[in-house]
Amino acid sequence: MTSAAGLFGAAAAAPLTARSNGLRAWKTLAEDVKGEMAWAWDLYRQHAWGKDEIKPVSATTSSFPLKHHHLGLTLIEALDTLWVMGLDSRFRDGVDWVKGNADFDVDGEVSVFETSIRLIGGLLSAHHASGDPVLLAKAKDLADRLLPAFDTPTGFPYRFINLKTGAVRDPETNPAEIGTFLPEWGTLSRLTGDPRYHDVTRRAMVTLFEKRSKLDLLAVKIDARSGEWLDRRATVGSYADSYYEYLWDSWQLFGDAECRQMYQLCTAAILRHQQVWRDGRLWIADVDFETGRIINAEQDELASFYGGLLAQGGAMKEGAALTESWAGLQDRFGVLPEGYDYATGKPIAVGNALRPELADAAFNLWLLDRNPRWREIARIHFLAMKRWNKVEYGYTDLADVTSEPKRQADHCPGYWWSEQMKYYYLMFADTPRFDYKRNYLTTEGNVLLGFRRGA
Ligand code: IFL
Repeated sequence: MTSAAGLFGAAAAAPLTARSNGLRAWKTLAEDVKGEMAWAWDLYRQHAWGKDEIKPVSATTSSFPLKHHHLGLTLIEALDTLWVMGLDSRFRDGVDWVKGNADFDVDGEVSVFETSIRLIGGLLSAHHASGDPVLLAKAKDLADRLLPAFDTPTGFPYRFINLKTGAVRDPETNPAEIGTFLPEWGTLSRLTGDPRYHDVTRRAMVTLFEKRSKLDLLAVKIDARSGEWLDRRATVGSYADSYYEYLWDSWQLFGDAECRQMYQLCTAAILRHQQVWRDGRLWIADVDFETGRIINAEQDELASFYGGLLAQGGAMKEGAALTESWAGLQDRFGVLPEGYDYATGKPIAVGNALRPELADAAFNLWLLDRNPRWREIARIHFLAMKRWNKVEYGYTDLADVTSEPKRQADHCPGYWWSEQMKYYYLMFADTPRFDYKRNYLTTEGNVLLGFRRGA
């Protein structure tokens, strides 16, 4: 394992705190982020235009969320990032592609959750940036195709649906895939005047909350037909993470006080039963949802977003401490491993899928208190990414963050275009296109509130 100084060299690792050139240095960094976005977009335009994802080592492509058909995922995920960076001709080019080519009438099966956070969210944020009604119509068309998935006895959606036929599959679901809809779908209801999108997604969220244990904890697997739990593990990592995020967000975006109460109850229980301090570091352990017994010391990289959420919900001390725990791992490994065990101090999954979560937490903390430390964590995240993930045709995920040099894979996920590039830019640029006081970003980094169109 290499230290941060070893990875970046003294110059790159030096904190950007000096007052004299501080402002200028952050602006320069913002220009660097914007330049990387434009560079990667132009390569995508040249080698993968209209495809879902570019494989940036081989300059080939992969499809997602459909197995054998492309919907333009990267393009849709990138749009509002291009706009907020002022890459206007590229934004228009992308919007033109969507208007002329995006067609969701495909006989194939998609994940309801992934399609919603990435495609519906991407179309809505591009609509927020431009006001173009066609983008809203496309988002609505897609939501109408996903809507039948919610037709279950519990109101929890099936995990998969065929976009053309409406055939559903897999009722064995989880909190994230039940409750990560309301901000996008409530926005859709507000914009279209049709309450169904808001109502079905809110119902699923509330019904899941009602299934909590006596300790106010939720487990990670549940049957959408019977409403029976299929697992006992409570976690804030994958398959649960964004459920808690969207309880808070629904309060933030819509002023939904019941969602805030549900968030507060869940969070109090998580902090009471899952909070573990080890060697001065805070971690959130997986526990049995009925007894509170700690199950293991395994930490999922996806849970590194959670410090930002804790802080947003008022637990600033814990949010900052948790983010520092993950930042400590970033210093140690350069790029976070997908899994880490705080008991052994070893990674349990050595890849990194070009993840945005630590930058996400830093961004949310920085919006709250403007502490330069959070910008610094994001800067280190960005510089490490430039150093380790940049390849000939864009940015790739990593197969092994512990090898020297880090072993690269060959895949740029759609969220890279929507998440970390936007978080870095917003933190470093201080752009007039974004309202830093009143804004809302979804779990996928899509901006549904806070763009200033006139700027
Ligand atoms: O799709 C992304 C989003 O942030 C999410 N979960 C995982 C992805 C990024 O790692 O909610």
